[in-house]
Amino acid sequence: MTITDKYEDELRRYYELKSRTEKIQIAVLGQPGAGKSSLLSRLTDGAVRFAASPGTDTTRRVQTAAFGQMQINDLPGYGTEQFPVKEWLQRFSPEDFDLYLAVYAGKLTDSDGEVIRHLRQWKTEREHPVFIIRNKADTIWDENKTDAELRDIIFDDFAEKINLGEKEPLRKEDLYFTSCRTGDGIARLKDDIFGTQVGKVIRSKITAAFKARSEEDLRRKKMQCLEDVSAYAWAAAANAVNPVPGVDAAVDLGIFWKMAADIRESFGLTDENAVRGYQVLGPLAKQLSEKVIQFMTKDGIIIVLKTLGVRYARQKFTKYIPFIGWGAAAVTGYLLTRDLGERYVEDCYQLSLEVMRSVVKKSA
Ligand SMILES: Nc1nc2c(ncn2[C@@H]2O[C@H](COP(=O)(O)OP(=O)(O)OP(=O)(O)O)[C@@H](O)[C@H]2O)c(=O)[nH]1
Ligand SMILES: [Mg+2]
Repeated sequence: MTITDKYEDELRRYYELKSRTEKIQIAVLGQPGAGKSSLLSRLTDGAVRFAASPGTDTTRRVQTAAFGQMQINDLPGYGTEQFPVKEWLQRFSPEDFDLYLAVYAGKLTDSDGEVIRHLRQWKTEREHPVFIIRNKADTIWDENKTDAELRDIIFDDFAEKINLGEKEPLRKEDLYFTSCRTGDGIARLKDDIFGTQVGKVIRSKITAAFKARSEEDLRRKKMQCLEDVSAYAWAAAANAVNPVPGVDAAVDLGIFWKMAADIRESFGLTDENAVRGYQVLGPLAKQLSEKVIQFMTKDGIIIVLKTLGVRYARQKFTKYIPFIGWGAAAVTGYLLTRDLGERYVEDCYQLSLEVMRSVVKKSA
């Protein structure tokens, strides 16, 4: 089994576990009376019912309810005396949620603009869709204009206030017109939220968590390997002060050989063909894979040592003999082993990271 298979396998298991245990957090936000609670009831066919009332400020605390794989959070209105936008953003930290429904009715206020811009600008490496909903569409009326004309005017006003520049132009379909009274626009909103976005959010949330966890795993392996390298380096030093008869001192390449194999084993990089296969992942992976493979053969190790200026004195692989006194040879053996070992750990670590990331990217 190659590490690509291993990561894919693990990711799949992680998906299953997480999707069973972790709910998608949906936040509903807007100014008091915009119709947040009414909209939630509509979207869930009455399954989620939070108090709705004609008086403003009904919802002062986060109200929350489970809905299938989701947790729905009805947030208190912002832009009030109690919760000016700044305090509201701090207190209810919208960054904690996965998907947002921003609801407004009537004119888009400065407070709405501030919150919606905040959400659209807030970027992470995972998906967190923001749906912007102009509710109470049934009250849009003007005797001199058609419905379509009125919606265009509302969209233009919205686009002007939320405009984040060329990079993220707003399209007409980014503004959802709904009426909780007539049910108008509810079906499209429902489809877009539950039909497409929720699935995407679940996947991206899980892959991000998997990535963090796997990277942490790899870091732990790296730290363990570095400790092992240190032990090997001491062994190399001890070995050098116990010289072969007839020569001054030698650096034991057998030790280095074993150390490299151990490092590969820790990272699951034992199969040469598999390691070679990672070269297709990109130039960095190619470069790293070549380095990892180099220490799989004795000739490869000798080439590296030569570039370091270590003289190869005998035809026997295991002993490198720096022509210096044995005390110095012990230090040399230690430093050489440690230096090569640490570099090798780094190469194996970086290659594993590349492979893992490519699996995560592929499935995200
Ligand atoms: N005409 C019309 N009235 C609506 C619509 N949606 C909600 N309302 C009414 O608007 C009022 C406020 O609705 P809520 O759902 O309580 O609004 P909210 O945003 O939850 O309000 P707070 O919890 O106070 O922040 C209620 O009287 C609703 O019946 C709609 O689409 N059209
Ligand atoms: Mg409410």
